[in-house]
Amino acid sequence: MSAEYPFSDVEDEPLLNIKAVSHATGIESVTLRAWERRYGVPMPNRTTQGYRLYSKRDVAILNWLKARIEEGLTIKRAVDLLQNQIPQRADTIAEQAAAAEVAPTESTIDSAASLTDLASSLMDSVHRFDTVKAQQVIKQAFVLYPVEDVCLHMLLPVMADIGEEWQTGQTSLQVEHFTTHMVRQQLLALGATMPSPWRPGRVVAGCAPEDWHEMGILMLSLFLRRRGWEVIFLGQAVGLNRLVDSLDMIKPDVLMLSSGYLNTVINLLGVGETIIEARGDSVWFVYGGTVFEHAPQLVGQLPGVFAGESLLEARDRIDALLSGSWQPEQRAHTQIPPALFEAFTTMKAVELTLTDGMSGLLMQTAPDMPPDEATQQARYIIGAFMAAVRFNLPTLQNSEANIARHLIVQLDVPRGSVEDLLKYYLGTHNMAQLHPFIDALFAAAE
Ligand code: B12
Repeated sequence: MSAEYPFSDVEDEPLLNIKAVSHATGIESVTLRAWERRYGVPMPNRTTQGYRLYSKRDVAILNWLKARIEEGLTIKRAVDLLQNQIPQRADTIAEQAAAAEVAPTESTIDSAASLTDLASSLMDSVHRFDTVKAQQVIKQAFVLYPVEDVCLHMLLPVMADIGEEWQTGQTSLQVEHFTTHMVRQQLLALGATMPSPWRPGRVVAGCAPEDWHEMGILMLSLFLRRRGWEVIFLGQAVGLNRLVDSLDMIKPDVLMLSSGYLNTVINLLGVGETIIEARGDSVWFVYGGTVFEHAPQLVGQLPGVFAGESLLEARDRIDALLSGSWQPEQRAHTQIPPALFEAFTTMKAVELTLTDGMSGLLMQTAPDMPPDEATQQARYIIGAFMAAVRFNLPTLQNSEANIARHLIVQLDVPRGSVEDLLKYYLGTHNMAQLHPFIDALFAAAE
């Protein structure tokens, strides 16, 4: 799939570092970075460490710009001329500023502020629930730095710090929600101001069924938009019901879903299997997300294609899929032994009663535990157990992805009671299959 525009016949594979490009074009590195920052031209790929990687097409564009400047045009005029020929390639600083209605002269932030400075201003403003300041800081960052850098080096650290503070009780749930809302709102606003897609590939992106962690996939959607691809963003918890009908209507090249924690990754199995069965190779099913960081043993265990370990890697992989330079196999899900599958389907059928039973067991062991918390924790324990069984990976329970793994031992829940509970609801015949998973559950927390 290659776009019909000048330079489209020149190779677009990211190969050259900034030094090589400077040497090839005679344009200083500092000027290359300034043109990218001011005009978004060219917009090179990045390595996972964040270093620029230019293509031969980028070099051709730079030589073209240089020739116009030598003819007497200003760089601004040369870029305008180029963008009239190439459908908009990148959102320029000027466009972003105008669209985001930033008035830099009114800003209280130093125009040379680093992303670290901006991150601490944002931390400060969200702690004070200062909407105006928080919006202003984020907008300012988008004016000063590339979207990818703002997301990865400013917004992400802020969200991680707020998350950490919330988990350790240093800050409130309200501050966490406010921050998430602020960031989400600004990212969506930025997306709305981006130029129309100019490359002929379409992505549908969202979260796995029942998963609400949408920030990563939202950022990835913006990164892909900046590469010129069309992205239809579906947000949180994309349901399986009528998904195939919607995809028939949208006709995407890629369906990309992310999962943030173990209890929802299992839902990706159903989606992947359904889509691949219904539509075969006409759509790539791509999966990724935070859960694969917490449980790397899951990589390759789902149908479809793994997006990669980071947002930039996922962007580059999807870019390669859409432009046809990468054609991996759509892996089928590894089959599990039939007896284990039967144990899983029995568990699925009685999941709610099993969760109730586990919740009762937790309250018996820890009489002070509020019923809501017991239900929540029981849901995590049963969900993680089921995911481990469905993937035939007992070690999933030991992984960081199982958020309730320490609870069992902390509370000293008797192993015999857990076995009795499972035997009662699942029947003795399923127990032999489940022993390795029970072992792992009790080993997990040690
Ligand atoms: C915001 C947040 C929420 C919000 C989400 C709102 C929204 N609109 O997105 C709300 C309040 C809804 C929420 C709910 C829950 N959350 Co929450 N949440 C967070 C928080 C604070 C920040 C996550 C975030 O958005 N970060 C910004 C993004 C961009 O970064 P990231 O998620 O770390 O992602 C990075 C990578 O994983 C990767 N990535 C992300 N997505 C994708 C996608 C692809 C394709 C790829 C390749 C890469 C990728 O890129 C990012 C940069 O490296 C974290 C805490 C933390 N320290 O991270 C917990 C956290 C993720 N939540 C967690 C949990 C458990 C939950 C809940 C189950 C209950 C709870 N304890 O609150 C519910 C689940 C609800 C559901 N059904 O999904 C856990 C997950 C634990 C684990 N080990 O799996 C965390 C880590 C907190 C914790 N330790 O308890 N949460």
